[in-house]
Amino acid sequence: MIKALLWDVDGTLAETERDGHRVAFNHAFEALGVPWRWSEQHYGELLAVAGGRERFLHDMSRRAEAPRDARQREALAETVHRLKNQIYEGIVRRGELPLRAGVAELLSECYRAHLPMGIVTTTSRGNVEALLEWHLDSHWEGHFATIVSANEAPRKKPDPQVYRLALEALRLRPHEAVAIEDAPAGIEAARRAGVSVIVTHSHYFPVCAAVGAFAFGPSLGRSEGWHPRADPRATRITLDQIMRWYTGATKNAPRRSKRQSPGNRAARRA
Ligand code: XBP
Repeated sequence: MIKALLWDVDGTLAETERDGHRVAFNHAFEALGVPWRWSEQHYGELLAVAGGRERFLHDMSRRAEAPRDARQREALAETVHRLKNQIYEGIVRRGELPLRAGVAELLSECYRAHLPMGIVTTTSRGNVEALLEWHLDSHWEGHFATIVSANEAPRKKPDPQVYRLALEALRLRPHEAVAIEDAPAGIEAARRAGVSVIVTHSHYFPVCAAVGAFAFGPSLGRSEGWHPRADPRATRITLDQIMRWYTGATKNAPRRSKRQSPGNRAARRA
């Protein structure tokens, strides 16, 4: 029985990386006289590093023209990141980052069904606030039983901290929650916390290795292309479909002790 649905943000709720964070970083670079720009492809490579500030520090560590002094690099990363987040908020509030297909429908279906939902993200709290306030309303927090961002969980994905904090806040055991993720770091974070995962492929992770996921597919907004197969009569992935997948995965699993979740089993197998 699923008692909560935990949502990743970037790449899962919306395609925020390519059209949001990357674009905002480039504007911040320009405004601050930083001499480089991130292409779509280069940003995709940088996504191996979680956290915008950490990503920028990582990029600087490989550039000859970056400041040599570590403290100067830290200070520059701080300034760029702060401005990037302000610019990102502007992009969101201009309506340039739509929710991905099927997300709004599943959010309101869970809300109407009184299924607790959580936000589990490595992005800063302000970015989540901007995105969800724009797409839901000023009472967006009321849709979620817990919101855990980088502000509350500084150890970023693939560290499982963000998931552990969400489970703690919801007073749930790992096997009672299901996560929706798009990227390898997020999948790993959920699995390390023992939470089972559904994977929706995103722009930067179109064929993301969904090891341990009990379902994966292209979008919550369509029923084709999912593994296991989704009900072909449905036009999107519904809560009922998720429940059926989860029950199927639990039923087909080898016998296990009460404390182990499908997520734990998958992690052991991997
Ligand atoms: C995505 C991230 C974040 C964003 C940028 O997190 O790794 O770092 O790219 O946000 P998730 P910040 O997939 O868990 O939502 O600049 O605030 O770090």
